[in-house]
Amino acid sequence: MPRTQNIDPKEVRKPGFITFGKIPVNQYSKTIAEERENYSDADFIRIYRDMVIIREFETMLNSIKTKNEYRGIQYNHPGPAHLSIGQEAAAVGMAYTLGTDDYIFGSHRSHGEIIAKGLSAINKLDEEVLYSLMKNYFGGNTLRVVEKDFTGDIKELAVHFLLYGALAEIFARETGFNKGLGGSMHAFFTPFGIYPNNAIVGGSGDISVGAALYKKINNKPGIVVCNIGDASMACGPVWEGICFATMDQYRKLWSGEYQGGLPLIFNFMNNFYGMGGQTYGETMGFGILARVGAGVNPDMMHAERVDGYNPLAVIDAFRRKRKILEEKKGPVLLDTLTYRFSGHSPSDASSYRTKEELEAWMQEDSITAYGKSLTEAGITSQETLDEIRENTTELITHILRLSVDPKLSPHINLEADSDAIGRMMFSNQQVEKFDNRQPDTLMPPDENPRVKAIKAKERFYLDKNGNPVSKAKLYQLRDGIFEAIFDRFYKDPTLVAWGEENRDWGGAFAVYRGLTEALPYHRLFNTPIAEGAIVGAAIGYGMCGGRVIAEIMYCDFLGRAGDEVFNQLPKWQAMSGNLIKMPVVVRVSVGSKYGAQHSQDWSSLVAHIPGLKVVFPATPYDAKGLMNSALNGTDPVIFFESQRIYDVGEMFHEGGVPEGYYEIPLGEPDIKRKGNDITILTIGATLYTAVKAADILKEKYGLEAEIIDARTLVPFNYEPVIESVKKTGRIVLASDASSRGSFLKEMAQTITELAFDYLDAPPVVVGSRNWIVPAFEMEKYFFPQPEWIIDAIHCRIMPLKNHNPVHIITDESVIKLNREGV
Ligand SMILES: Cc1ncc(C[n+]2csc(CCOP(=O)(O)OP(=O)(O)O)c2C)c(N)n1
Ligand SMILES: [Mg+2]
Repeated sequence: MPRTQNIDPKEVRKPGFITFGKIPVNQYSKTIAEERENYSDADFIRIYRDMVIIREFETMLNSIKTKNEYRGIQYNHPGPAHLSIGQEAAAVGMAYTLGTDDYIFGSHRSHGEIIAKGLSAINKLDEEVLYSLMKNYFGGNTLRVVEKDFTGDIKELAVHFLLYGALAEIFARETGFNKGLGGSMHAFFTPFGIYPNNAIVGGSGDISVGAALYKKINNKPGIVVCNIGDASMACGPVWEGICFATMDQYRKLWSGEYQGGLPLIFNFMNNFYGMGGQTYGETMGFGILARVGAGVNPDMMHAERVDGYNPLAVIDAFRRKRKILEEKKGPVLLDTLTYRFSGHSPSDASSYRTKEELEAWMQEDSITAYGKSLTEAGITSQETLDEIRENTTELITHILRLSVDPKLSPHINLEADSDAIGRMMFSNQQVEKFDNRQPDTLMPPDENPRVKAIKAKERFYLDKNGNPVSKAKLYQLRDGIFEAIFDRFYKDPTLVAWGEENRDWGGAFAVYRGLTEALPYHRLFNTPIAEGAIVGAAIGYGMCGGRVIAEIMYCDFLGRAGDEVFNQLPKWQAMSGNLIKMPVVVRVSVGSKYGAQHSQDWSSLVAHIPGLKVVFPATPYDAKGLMNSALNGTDPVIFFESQRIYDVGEMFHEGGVPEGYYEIPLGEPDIKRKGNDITILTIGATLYTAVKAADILKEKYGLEAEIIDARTLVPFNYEPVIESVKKTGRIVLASDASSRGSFLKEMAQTITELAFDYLDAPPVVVGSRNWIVPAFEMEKYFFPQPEWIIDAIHCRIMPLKNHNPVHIITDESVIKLNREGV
């Protein structure tokens, strides 16, 4: 179904110029007197207090890190602490207007933002709500520590709760906000709208886009603020996130209430440095960071530089920018200038900047300057400000004392419960839908042209007479995946799918044909060529409470989403203390025919990463059942598909692929053919190679092979494999992944451990060569062939009578290839 936005050559070939508007730089100029209409005296003072709390919190940490001591309390904190001393005004200004429905994401240097956002939330929340929220968080484990012997009111208690939850988290205590599994660079607390902070520079750049999409697509209130550093502007996820967030389609193609820009502010906390590299004058070319907005879209992302040394200037900017987001004209880019007095980390000798520069910024210290402006305007007295500082110092001392006490604030006891973290890697829940509203669709399912076409297909590869069904009439593997996804779109209103060429084109390899007709833009859309953001945005969408399918067109492109797949998707469930769920399915199509950069099977790389479930079906029945399970779960699933078998019919499941809903649990291998003489365990499309090998074994050598299809790599139940090996005493493992370091090797090793006494010979792995994948014409020399399996059995397990192996495997050949690294 083509779009109707024709690209008219007459129009686009016209000569002209692009003109850029003005980007405001530090335009805020109001006096305190002028601002009095916007703030009560108490508000003005609270801003001061919030900055002071951040300053003292960070100063305490600096002291702990550099001297192992703060006000008589000794403590050694071996972990990180990237402090934001000097940046307080930017953090408090950013958070001041935000409510708990507004989400912030941050960076490695986000203690200040967490505290500012938390204090802002505490100020706004009703006492009862506040109390119940604290009480219900991890069964009150955090609250209990601060509540003991506490005599103040609920809001004061909440301040203790916030500072303690953050500090205990920084010190990796179980009573911290994320059970100590997040730590300094990742601590967060979603009930206050504080979403993950990210130790990977720029990591929040695309995740926050997904959060904004979640709000937009599911009509949730609030905006999203992505707080990242100036140096992160160079990071792929940030640029990809910006492109993803500014697509024209939100305004031009999405319709009704869904039309319009994303409720998102990219707020660059611009302290002019990476670690030591200066983004102004050295490592970047933008000069003034806000300039970048000019090139992104005609709105220039409403970019602006704001003086983050003045909290009121930042608040003013956030008020104005919020209106832009409410008018659906987002996203916005803010260049919030600030400066850190502290080093990049406390061990930093500041060798990269002059003393004069540091002193000049300290001279203009935002807390001192703001305090002075308040006293000069007669809003408060110096005594009051001094009292705030003194009280804060006492408060931070108290919180530190609680946080370092091993009895009150223990680490997770891994001695008593060695699997405690393991249990938090996955959420393992079954959730049919994440919302009860009616899913937005464009037609009843039965009227869908693809559904109708599938109805006419044969769901088994042989017809009633036992003859093979023609390709045109055959229910294919791609139909199995489609049916599961289509069904879930009509069940779960939060489900969205995105990727390159997902709409109109029909998705990679026609899996999504028929979905464009069924779904509005906001549920199925094309993305920029930005694999990082395709996965990153899915992570943000998932962690906010929606279900999402992201598509990676070729497995080889996974590298472009490396950080998202390796560092983000698998880790946030555990790093949240298992509060966050991650119902994200990443479909990855493994190629063939297109050579070295389009044909590699990287399932082993993914299976190596703790925190991902990894599936690789090889039959239509399994594809549908496994996709149904993946889409009913709450964990991230990397769903591999092979382009070589998208059009196979169901050959194994008697009766063919059921029309109705059924699930195949993730982790259960399936015996595809029974046999007593040798076991062949396969992953993915190699199942069909194994079938051919098994036929040869039977015909030529009278051996009955038992073929087991792994179906899932992680989790994996070894029991059926061990049962088979007990019977056969021999096993070959085969897949299309290059053999060195492959998941087959992992399986072979585990099988050796579990079935050593039953094996006649060590398990043998038949993977692809450790080469680049060559052109189609040479693929048979790269991917495992049936004869390779026969040769491997002959050479390494049991000599086959009269067999002349082509691929002779000997100890010497194994050593030689490894020595050569191929
Ligand atoms: C992907 C990645 N590369 C490098 C680092 C090491 N590193 C940590 S912070 C930092 C500088 C970040 O600068 P900026 O984004 O401006 O944030 P700031 O530290 O100034 O707050 C670097 C290079 C990292 N954590 N992640
Ligand atoms: Mg910086």
